[in-house]
Amino acid sequence: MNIERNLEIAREAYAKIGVDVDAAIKYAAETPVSIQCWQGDDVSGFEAPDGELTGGIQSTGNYPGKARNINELRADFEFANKLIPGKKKLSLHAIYLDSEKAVPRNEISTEHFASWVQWARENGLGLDFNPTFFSHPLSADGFTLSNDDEGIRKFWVEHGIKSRLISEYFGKELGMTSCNNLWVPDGFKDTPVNRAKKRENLAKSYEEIFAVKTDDKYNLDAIESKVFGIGAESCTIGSHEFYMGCAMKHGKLLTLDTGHYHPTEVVSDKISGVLTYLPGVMLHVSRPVRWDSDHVVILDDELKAITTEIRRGGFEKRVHIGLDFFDGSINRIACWTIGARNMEKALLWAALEPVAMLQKFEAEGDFTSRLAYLEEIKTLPFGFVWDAYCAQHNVPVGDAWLADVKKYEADVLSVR
Ligand code: RNT
Ligand code: ZN
Repeated sequence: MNIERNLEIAREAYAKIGVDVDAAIKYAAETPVSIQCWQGDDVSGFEAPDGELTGGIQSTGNYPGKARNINELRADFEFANKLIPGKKKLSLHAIYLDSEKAVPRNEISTEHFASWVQWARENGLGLDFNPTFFSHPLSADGFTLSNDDEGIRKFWVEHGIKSRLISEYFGKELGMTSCNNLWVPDGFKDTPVNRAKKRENLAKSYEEIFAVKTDDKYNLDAIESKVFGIGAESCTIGSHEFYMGCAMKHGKLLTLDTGHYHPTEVVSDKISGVLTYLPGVMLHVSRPVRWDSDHVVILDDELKAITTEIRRGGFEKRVHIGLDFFDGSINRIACWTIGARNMEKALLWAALEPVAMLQKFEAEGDFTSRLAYLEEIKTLPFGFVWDAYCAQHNVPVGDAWLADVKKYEADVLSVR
């Protein structure tokens, strides 16, 4: 394959609609994408030898070779990292701490993540953080920050505060703002008769958590709503409406997870709505199949709608892109690679759109031309630009990454 010749063909084709292909590659390469550590081990973490998922979050599949400890997870991620172009962060959950002895969740601190910072630095990665409000005896009754029991509620408030300090530490150490994403599974399996009480508890907890000040330069808190979860089918305390108000009140980022809305709602449409009033959003890019199934992200229309929306609105500085999927039924390193490469493709796709031209058509009421060009650009040689992006950033071009993953599976994963 002649990458240079193909790139030249693409340059010519895109130049006709006023698009600079090289600038597009730069745009994709410089936009940070935060990759979820939890794809590597089905959200198990290292707190207990056999971390178990509880509370509205499910991973399915039993593909061999999942990372069993911190070294394996790091090695696997380092491998995937070499197959994905662009600027990357790793998103860590509290249960991925590095500690010889058990640490209660309300006592986690920066020291338990120092080795991650060191590792991130060595690998040229930024870091994000997430407190873990699930997989714990004190979340077993379905309520954490909204619990009626003061002791339990306080325990989780302390965990929330600690997580913000760890995130701030990441930002300071790495010189790149860290996003701290708070998601709680709290909800009722069956129809409750007092929703308000739990929402008051949750609101109170956020007052207490956010009362501790962190520096926005280093830590940005994000809060994530959900429509329902397994075991919380009838009422989710942290609903969209709850978090919209909460984010507004506290000036926080709202996390839009693409799997957390009713199936006909789309996150691409929510971005500009939310950003009218909020400082920013965090994205949890996932792929819901009929429900919040967290399938590996594919390059579908909604993914492109999300990235084009960011660019059309000029929201690059206010939208923090994070991935959130976990599939244990296929090679997990391939999941990271396929999902993150698709995110990169979608960024590149957005950067190759003739936004100014399309927006001019719309402003002039020429909806005919708007539709005509939106369709014409679909058959331009996008793949040639994608190949060039990969080649220029020293990651495998086309399907070449798969052979690498298969080899790693044979050499490393299959002997675990
Ligand atoms: C769960 C939320 C949450 C988690 C991660 C592991 O429904 O999407 O973001 O997936 O915290
Ligand atoms: Zn999420």
